[in-house]
Amino acid sequence: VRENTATQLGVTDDNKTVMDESFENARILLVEDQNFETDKITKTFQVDQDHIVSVTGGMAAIEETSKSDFDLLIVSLNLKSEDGLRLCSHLRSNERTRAIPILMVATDEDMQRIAHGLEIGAHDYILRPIDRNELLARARTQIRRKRFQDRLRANYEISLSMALTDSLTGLYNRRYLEVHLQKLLQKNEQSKKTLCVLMMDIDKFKGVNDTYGHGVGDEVLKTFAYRVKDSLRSFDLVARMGGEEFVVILPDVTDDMAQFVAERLRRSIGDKPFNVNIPAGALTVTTSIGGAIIRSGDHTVQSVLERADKCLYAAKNGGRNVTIF
Ligand code: GH3
Ligand code: MG
Ligand code: MG
Ligand code: MG
Repeated sequence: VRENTATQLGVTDDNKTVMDESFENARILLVEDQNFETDKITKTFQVDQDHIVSVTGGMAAIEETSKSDFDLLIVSLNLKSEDGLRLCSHLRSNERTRAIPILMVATDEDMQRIAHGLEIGAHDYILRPIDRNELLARARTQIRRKRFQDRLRANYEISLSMALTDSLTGLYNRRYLEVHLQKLLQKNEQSKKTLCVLMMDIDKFKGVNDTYGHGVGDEVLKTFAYRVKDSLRSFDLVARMGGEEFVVILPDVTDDMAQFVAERLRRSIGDKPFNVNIPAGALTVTTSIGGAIIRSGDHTVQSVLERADKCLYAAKNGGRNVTIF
């Protein structure tokens, strides 16, 4: 493995003029076992100050891609010890490298293999003897496309998380919970598994806001969310439905387990004071919990939430800080 942080040495002015931020400082992996080609290709990318890692075989290439992220893979189809095409195919099917563009390097006798490479998802090719300007142009096109795709994906992930989560607590919001619950209920119709829905509401929360202010109320909500999440299994789900009301879904539980978890949740809130920014330093908060056990059958999201809500109402009437199923 050779590493080269390209410098501006040996750069032609022609190349400088077409520099563009969108493909500057790319990370490129080169798989080539002919030294003079490796040198030529590496020098070509010095103009963009790209970081080139070069390896001579497939195993090393796969190892490099598992260690760090690349913007472009340049793969020779004329490796002596192995088939570059098979490497391309592997890079296409591997989750980590699937989205990275591949630029094949080949000779004009490889046209059939090039066609096959394009078919399995390589993006472009360049023929030997390599023309530096052509190499740069083809590489930049792919790097620019990859960067654009990365930006789209990042934006998509941000808007997705904004649409589905609550910004104060970081928990899922009502919208997400309803969709998720709908899916679980559909699955539940066929299976014999039991599902539990808990509705939690902080007791006398208005009093916290009225006494200490909205900021302290927000601190309580955050700690509450943290404690609930912390007492659940990784596949349980908790969402903030709005205000100081939360819903927990426990998939695949027995009645006993559901009651046990609900009680554990209730105690995780009430048993230990919340550290908040008030003169006393801490504050005792309690929660009431209503639970519904859902056996297989025909249920709607609304009917299930209503059942849990009725039990929550009973818990409030029963003096609060209790769990009722
Ligand atoms: P109960 O025991 O019957 O549930 O009484 P409660 O005071 O908790 O219930 P109520 O529904 O009367 O009050 C809920 C309060 O929650 C009112 C509202 O100001 C407060 N609240 C809702 N959302 C937020 C929030 O995002 N931040 C803060 N600080 N308070 C909130
Ligand atoms: Mg209320
Ligand atoms: Mg309340
Ligand atoms: Mg409420």
